[in-house]
Amino acid sequence: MMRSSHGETLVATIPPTPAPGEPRQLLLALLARLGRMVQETGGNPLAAEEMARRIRQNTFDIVVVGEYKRGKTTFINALLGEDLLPTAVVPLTSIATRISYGPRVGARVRFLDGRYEEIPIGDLYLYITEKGNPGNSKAVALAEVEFPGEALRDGTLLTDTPGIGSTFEHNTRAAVEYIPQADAAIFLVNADPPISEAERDFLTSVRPYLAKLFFVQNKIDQVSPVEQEESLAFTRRVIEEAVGEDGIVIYPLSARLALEAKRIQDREKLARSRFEEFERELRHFLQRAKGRLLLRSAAGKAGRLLADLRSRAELERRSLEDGPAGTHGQGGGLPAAPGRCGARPLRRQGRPASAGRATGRGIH
Ligand SMILES: Nc1nc2c(ncn2[C@@H]2O[C@H](COP(=O)(O)OP(=O)(O)OP(=O)(O)O)[C@@H](O)[C@H]2O)c(=O)[nH]1
Ligand SMILES: [Mg+2]
Repeated sequence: MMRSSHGETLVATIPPTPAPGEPRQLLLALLARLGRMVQETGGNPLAAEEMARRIRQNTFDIVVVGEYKRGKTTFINALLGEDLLPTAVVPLTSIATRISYGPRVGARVRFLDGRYEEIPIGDLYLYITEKGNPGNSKAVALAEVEFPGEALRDGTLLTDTPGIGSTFEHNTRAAVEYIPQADAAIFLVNADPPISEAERDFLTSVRPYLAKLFFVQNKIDQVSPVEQEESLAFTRRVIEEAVGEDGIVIYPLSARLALEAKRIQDREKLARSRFEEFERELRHFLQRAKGRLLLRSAAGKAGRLLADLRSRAELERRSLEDGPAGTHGQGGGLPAAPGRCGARPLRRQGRPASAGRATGRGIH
């Protein structure tokens, strides 16, 4: 199938398809070959290698996204039950921060030039916040944190992202660039204000990249029950229209109350936060669908890598035909994510390949 969708010389180098087997093995074989092809054509094979590593280790990356100040970082801290990542009343998170299971708390920073540096967890804010690292002057690509939390023990990764739509344009870019790497997302809006036009547009643009989306209405402690219901109904209508699906589930909760409750082990407060309803559903989802969805998500990403290779072959063919003026690269959709096959003129053209398109339907 791969071979028939490509007529370019590049594709003529694809080795024969392996014998039918287990989907996991097939996907690993495909990723290995894609990595080699990307490398042979001058690209960076890191994205294919990273995907293969995640399939082998069975990790599942859930990214938390939303507009600035919606409470994304507080929400992650609440999931972990600890004030691990810095939060603030001003736009704060400026670098994607991925948290995985580890026997003890630790942190390291990956720079744009590929270097890694171990850092004390207390220094994290110097790298991942707008205040500590204004305009990403420290050239950080990603922060990686290890934490001995129950929620992460099964291989779940939680990634905090900068808020979209703040005055810091690079924050939006950093959040958007991370999304194609993730397997699922938790999209946070607030009870007040309810979902905005910018949030709706963002949702529409990232939807094709994610195999599963959870919707959370945060900060319910700031409104009355009647206002919260009104806001929820409005938000649901807007989201259903944006994603083209009926009957979506939105989890109303208060991340701040949940975090406070967990820290002082206050059962009554935790119940008021309504956080456990979401946690229960997330746990069930991961037990039910994680393995299946991971493969589907990786297949989608492999499809996009293939689309990138195809674009590159097409660009090269045109430039050979037309000379230097024949480069017709049209960046569209989301920018190329860090670590993707980043050969020079190659930005993805338009939407992701339909082969890689994950709609999230059917995963319940
Ligand atoms: N009342 C209330 N405040 C909350 C809740 N969750 C977060 N906050 C507050 O909202 C502010 C922003 O929280 P953050 O967690 O830093 O928000 P963020 O979305 O990560 O912000 P950026 O990183 O700047 O995009 C902080 O003052 C939090 O204490 C909540 O459930 N209720
Ligand atoms: Mg934040």
